[in-house]
Amino acid sequence: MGYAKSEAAYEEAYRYIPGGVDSPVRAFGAVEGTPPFIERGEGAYLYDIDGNRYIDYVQSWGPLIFGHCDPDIEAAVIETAKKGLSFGAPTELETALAKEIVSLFDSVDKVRFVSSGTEAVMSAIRLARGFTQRDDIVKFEGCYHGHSDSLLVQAGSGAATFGNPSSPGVPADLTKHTLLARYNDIESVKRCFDASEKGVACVIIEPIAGNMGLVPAEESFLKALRELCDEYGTVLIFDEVMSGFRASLKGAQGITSVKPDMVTLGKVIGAGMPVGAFGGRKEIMAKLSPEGPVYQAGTLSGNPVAMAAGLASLRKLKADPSIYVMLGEKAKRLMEGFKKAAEAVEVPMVTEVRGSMFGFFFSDKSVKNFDDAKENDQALFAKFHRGMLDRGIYLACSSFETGFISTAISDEMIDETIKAAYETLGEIRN
Ligand code: HOZ
Repeated sequence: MGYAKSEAAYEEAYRYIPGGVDSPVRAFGAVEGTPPFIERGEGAYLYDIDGNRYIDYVQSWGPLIFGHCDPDIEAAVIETAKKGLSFGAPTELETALAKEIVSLFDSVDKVRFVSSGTEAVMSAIRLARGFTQRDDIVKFEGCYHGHSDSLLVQAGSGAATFGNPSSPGVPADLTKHTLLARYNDIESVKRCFDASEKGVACVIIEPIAGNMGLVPAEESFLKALRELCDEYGTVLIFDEVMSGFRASLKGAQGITSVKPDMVTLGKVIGAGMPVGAFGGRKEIMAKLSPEGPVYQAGTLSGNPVAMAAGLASLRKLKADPSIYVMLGEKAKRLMEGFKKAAEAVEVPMVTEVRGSMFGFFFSDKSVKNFDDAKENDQALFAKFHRGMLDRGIYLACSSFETGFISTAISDEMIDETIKAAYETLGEIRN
């Protein structure tokens, strides 16, 4: 496969955009080569400007459950866009999507829309702090909740990929209120609670972590977290920006029995349009302006085109519950195939699947937290990624990310991907 046009486009972009990209992880910093520049998507496939075609397992980092250019979602977007792109005033579409979300999530009585997951989480944290009148928050090493100041501490995703999980530019005065715990380790959370002089406003967790690779929280751990938060009057926030509508129709909450007090959602509810949302129990949401004193706002929040895309996608998902079974089976088939391909060349690999999310580590021990995740063989991952790309398979460009299956991906495509994995690993080992 040739990449000459993409390489030139990257060079050109680099002159005008820091690192040539608008989000660091896209720069292929942790894998070999430079990123293909995308011309278009169609169904399961991405096409780059050199004319290469890839089976897409990134899905715009999650939102495209129905693949690229789904006709129903496309029609909803076009029809809505024809009436105007933005009003900065209420529309019925917002209420319609809010109703769907409230009906799906037991933990959500009311929800507010924003334009990104970062914004959703930043706003949820402010609300939890305003509700409890406490400043300290607890987050977990390796979880990524967007790039707002309080949360860019030992963060996963691109922050981990580029080796600076905590960022310059974030005042220490702010991060002193962010207490760090270890994923799947309740004793470490208790230590944070003990260390907090004035009490913990909220614990925020990805109940299925997707930003240190795919690392699910254990049920017993989530239960213990719930009990601890109840004991201390602390708000438990599930960040389901990645897992919402992906792990199941109800996200992680369709899998665990533990109910959070608040939930954050993101790109997946926009089906590819920029959306985020945060919701929760009514007494918490009642503190939000204009009902309450905690301020939060956004001109493009609840944008009609984004709402229409989200509604179209959600209605399709609700109409056919077998979608999740089918996506889950495909994800399992893919990961079993990868594992066998790794075994064939005696390379250790551990895999994980939650609904349509999948992850794999080149590692011989199971991964429970960020320290375990960091032990994966990243040099091997980098080679594997490039070999797969050269064979038309588009995987997330970091071992600290998660893969996604769309309904457009067929069993034949999965088998083609597994064949590419055998070839790539065989080539690397020779
Ligand atoms: N945070 C996204 C999911 N891990 C990655 C996409 C990005 O940072 O651009």
